[in-house]
Amino acid sequence: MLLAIFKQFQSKNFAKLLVIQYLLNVMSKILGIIGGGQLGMMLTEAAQNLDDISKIIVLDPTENCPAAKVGAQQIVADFKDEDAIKKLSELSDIITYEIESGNSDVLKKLEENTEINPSPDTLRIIQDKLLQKQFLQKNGIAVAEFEKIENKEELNQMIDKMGLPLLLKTRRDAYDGRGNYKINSKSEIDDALDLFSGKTLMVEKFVKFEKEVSVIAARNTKGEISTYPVVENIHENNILRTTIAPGRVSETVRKEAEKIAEKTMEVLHGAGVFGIEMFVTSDDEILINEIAPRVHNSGHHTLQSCSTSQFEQHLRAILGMELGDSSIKTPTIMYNILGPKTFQGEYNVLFKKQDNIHLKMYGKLESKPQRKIGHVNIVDVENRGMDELFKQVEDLKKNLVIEPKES
Ligand code: AIR
Repeated sequence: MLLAIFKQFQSKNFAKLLVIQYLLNVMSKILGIIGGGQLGMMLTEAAQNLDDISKIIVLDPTENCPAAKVGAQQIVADFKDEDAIKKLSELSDIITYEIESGNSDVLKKLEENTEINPSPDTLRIIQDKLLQKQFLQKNGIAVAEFEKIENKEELNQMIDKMGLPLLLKTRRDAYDGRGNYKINSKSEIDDALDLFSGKTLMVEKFVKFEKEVSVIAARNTKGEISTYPVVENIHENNILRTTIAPGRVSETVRKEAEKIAEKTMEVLHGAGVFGIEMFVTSDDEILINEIAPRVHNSGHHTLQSCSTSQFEQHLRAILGMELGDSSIKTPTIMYNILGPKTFQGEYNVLFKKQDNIHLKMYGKLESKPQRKIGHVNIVDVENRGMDELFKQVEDLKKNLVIEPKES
């Protein structure tokens, strides 16, 4: 008798569990991501921890890309491949991106049937640096002086007008320093134009900044905005190397940078996480350098320093969930691991483990000179102060070695 009651109880609970499981599956969404590099990989990992997402599919040209290695399904194709983007939209309930080179015209057409965040209109503005700067200027947000250029003559005129050094930039498809040329003298003009031949271009006045900072900001589909505290960035050869979180800036600069980020989010209307890079000049003037419509390298510290990482925050934002706590709980320095200049190919990582140092490798098969292949977050768990963290960065510079794999 007891056994019969127990069995009935068990089967009822089992049925309930099945119903709950079914409802969760029906309600949870398939997430499509354009790009499956390191940012897509960390988005995938965050998505795997959210009940609202049942599956992740990435579109990336590199077979077995970092996101696929951690469990995302992959469509192997170029970011701009129209058929592949269509296929991704048919398979997904919601689409986002982790690289801004996607085809915003194709995405615009697909928007009717598939939710896309940030919206293709926002992507179209941001992915073209000229449109981005014009948009910011129109909305009263300070940027460095800039101008569109189409030929050598116009470049010469701009050098006369804005002076040297002058930055020549490709308007599209530039990241990790790949689309910038600092022209120091008129003798470099031909080399600079040759390097970017066939690309649409603009110039920007070189800003003599004191510091480079950034704010990672999120806006959810309901329009709620949340910003992470401003961080300080150190670049080497145009590539981000170190992020100090929180940034060592005055209270005035901190407030102003966060205010500019919020204003930018209000005018942009996009849903998702955005990386807003800024310059701080010697008289504390703040200018936006660049906006990324995606999770950003200078937000990797949030994986350890905050209770909500930028990756989870992005998903919360595009799914219309309440945004998570973005305060920094533990000061952290993020240090990027770049492929050494001395070789290209498969590699080993030599690294001495320490409790407060979190190593994140991206699973990229090949190291290439200056390619981002991983990062470390050095976390101030014992409250010993930034100077101690910097000492650990210096140790890492000597002791973390990327060496060619013996074949
Ligand atoms: N990325 C996107 N925009 C800027 C950066 N750094 C990330 C994305 C993309 C990856 O870099 O995650 O997929 C591409 O890295 P790589 O080394 O293959 O060029």
